[in-house]
Amino acid sequence: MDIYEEIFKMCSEHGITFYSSLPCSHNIKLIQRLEELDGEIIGNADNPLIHTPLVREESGVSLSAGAYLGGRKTAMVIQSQGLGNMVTQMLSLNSPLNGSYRIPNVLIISHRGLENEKVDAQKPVGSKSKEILNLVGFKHCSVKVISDLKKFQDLLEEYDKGRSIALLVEPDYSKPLYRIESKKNITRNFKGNAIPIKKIQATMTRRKAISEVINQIEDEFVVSNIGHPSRELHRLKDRERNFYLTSCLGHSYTLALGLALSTEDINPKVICFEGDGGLLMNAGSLSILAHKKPKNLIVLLLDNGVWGSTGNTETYALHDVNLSGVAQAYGFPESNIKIISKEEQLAENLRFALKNDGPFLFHVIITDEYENVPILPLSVVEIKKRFMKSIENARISIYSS
Ligand SMILES: Cc1ncc(C[n+]2csc(CCOP(=O)(O)OP(=O)(O)O)c2C)c(N)n1
Ligand SMILES: [Mg+2]
Repeated sequence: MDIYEEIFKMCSEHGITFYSSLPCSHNIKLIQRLEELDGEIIGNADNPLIHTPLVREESGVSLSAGAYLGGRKTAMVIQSQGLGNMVTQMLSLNSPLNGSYRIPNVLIISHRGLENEKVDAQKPVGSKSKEILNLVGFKHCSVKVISDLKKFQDLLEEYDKGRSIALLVEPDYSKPLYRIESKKNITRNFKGNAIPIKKIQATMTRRKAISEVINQIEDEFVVSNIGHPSRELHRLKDRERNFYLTSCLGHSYTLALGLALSTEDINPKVICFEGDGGLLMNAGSLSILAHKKPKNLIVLLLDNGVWGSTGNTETYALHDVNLSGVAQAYGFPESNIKIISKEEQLAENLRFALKNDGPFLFHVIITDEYENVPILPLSVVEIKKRFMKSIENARISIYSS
């Protein structure tokens, strides 16, 4: 039996019926199961199970607190990366500290960044996860195999006394990762916005979209987002002018914005890849982008409607959220927004954007297909140093000519 299955069984037996989640590649099976069970009565429960996929982990803390006020026992299924983002809410709503509402909550955390972790960028938060939990006053324990779960039983008793608790689940890196099967060429419906496109069928894979861009540009600076997009970009064409952001989900476009604003003196534009999941997590900052309007920034929103890098659970983008419509509502110039699903459209719009003042937002609808690409062989410090050197060289060549 899968350890997460057993954890879910224990939570159910303990009367937990209100779940929220944000995926890690290692907890997908449980999240998929929770989604299937949404609305069902489990065992002797008085109420149907509620599962809410989150777009940012910190909202799960207040969502759970509200559910507790409404009479539910709650649990969140997340990755350790999300823990850092939740600190203020946990201190204010869950902790036993003076001034906190002391509302109990249960966290089931895929604890990345430990010994066998291959993704370097998981390490800072992973190595501090226990300290974060101590800081916010959560009782916690670490488990690796099912027989360790006796410790969780003891924690659940603490929970009954009103304490918030956390279970840190060490991933089994030896197991192949579970993924939800690709739905391939599904048709997307865009509703309720001024852009006159209603139905769009994805045709390009993410790799194809990235390669279309990377093969057309020359000196441009590129910022790519966490997970498979950065890996695919590296695989297609590694360059000094590529900055691979391998942490900070949802923040590649804000990093690219800072870069664009501070490099207006050098010619090449800044091109940024962002994901639909990432953008949903940090949608509010679109208002900054819309307000600052950097002429030298092109954002490519690679929208596959799923949290693709962590196993393909759906994002809200797949259903009703039109993210470029959101950008438009925040004030992003409408004429510079394009919804794109075909290679030729992407190539043509990119050609135009490279020669004209932006900012541009290309909402690229891609399939949710997956290719296994190895993790980056570069350290994050190498990525930074190399990139900054390329900026320096760009300035030298401009000011010395
Ligand atoms: C705060 C935080 N929560 C969760 C994760 C785990 N995570 C890494 S990549 C990813 C999926 C990103 O999806 P999207 O932005 O849509 O890009 P895609 O992989 O689909 O191209 C998730 C959930 C994380 N790194 N950080
Ligand atoms: Mg996605």
